[in-house]
Amino acid sequence: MELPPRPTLFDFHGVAMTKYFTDNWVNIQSFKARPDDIVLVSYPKAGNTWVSYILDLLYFSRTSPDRQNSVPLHERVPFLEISIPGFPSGVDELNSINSFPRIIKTHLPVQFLPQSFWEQNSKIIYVARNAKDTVVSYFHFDRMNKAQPEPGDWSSYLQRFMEGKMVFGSWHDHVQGWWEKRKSSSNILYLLYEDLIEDTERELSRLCSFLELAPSTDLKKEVEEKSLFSNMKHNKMANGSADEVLDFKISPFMRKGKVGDWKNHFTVNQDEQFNEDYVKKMRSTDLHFRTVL
Ligand code: PPS
Repeated sequence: MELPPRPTLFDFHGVAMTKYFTDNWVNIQSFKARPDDIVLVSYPKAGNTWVSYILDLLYFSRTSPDRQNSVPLHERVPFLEISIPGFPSGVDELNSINSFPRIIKTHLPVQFLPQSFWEQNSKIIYVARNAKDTVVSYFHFDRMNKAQPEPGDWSSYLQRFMEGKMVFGSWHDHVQGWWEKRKSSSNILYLLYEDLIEDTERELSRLCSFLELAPSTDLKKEVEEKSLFSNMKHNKMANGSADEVLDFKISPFMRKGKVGDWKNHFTVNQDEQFNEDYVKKMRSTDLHFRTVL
């Protein structure tokens, strides 16, 4: 299908966005949550797909094994705010789901989450990833995703990231906004990509205990095995290859899956500037990230 030219960024209530995430705003904001919904939130490129696959396996690999081989992950875990002409909107996809729980992907900053999720006290999982690996991953994603603004060259992209001029706004605001919210909401689990890489089994246990799930040892092993980067990368139902807006000739969606790839992109100068800016923007938080393991 022919896609229109790439969208441009604009300021949307103080957050940089594109029309593909704001055109359906009224329906997004009035979205009706169901009590058993699970909301999986992240700034782009933090590991949302990884955790969504883990959740889908935990909930459905025993009850609906066929779904793993026949339905692409982005249809099993719809993206709440997406609305691209010619494709079903995330809201419509979610409203047509009859199985439960619904696992809902979103990149919304905390102030934009539809009210109904708070009223229903839905379980919310937030995944965060260190800023340097996030911006590198985002750069390559924007190169290959025809529904994202033109990324330009790496150094201007990095500059825009520091200024918060990315789709879904400032990384610094996003991770801190949800971190602060978590302090007053027991229904938010805050996961770090680096922790997941370091010890997937440990983080899986945290996830299960938060969701009040007690998977068998076999299921836990299966989830860990299937959700390994090397296995997901070759799984057509989970590696993004079924998504028509992604151009795999430019870059794979499952690209490196590592902590520290930023070192292959940042110059010494860029790193110094980035660190200086980072300290200012993260001065007042007790949220800390690891950029190497
Ligand atoms: S998106 O498009 O915003 O939803 O992207 P998201 O899924 O949040 O993040 C994509 C990055 O996560 C990596 N990834 C993984 N890393 C380790 N293990 C597994 N199983 C895994 N699955 C996805 C993916 O490769 C992207 O990171 P980069 O650094 O680009 O490789």
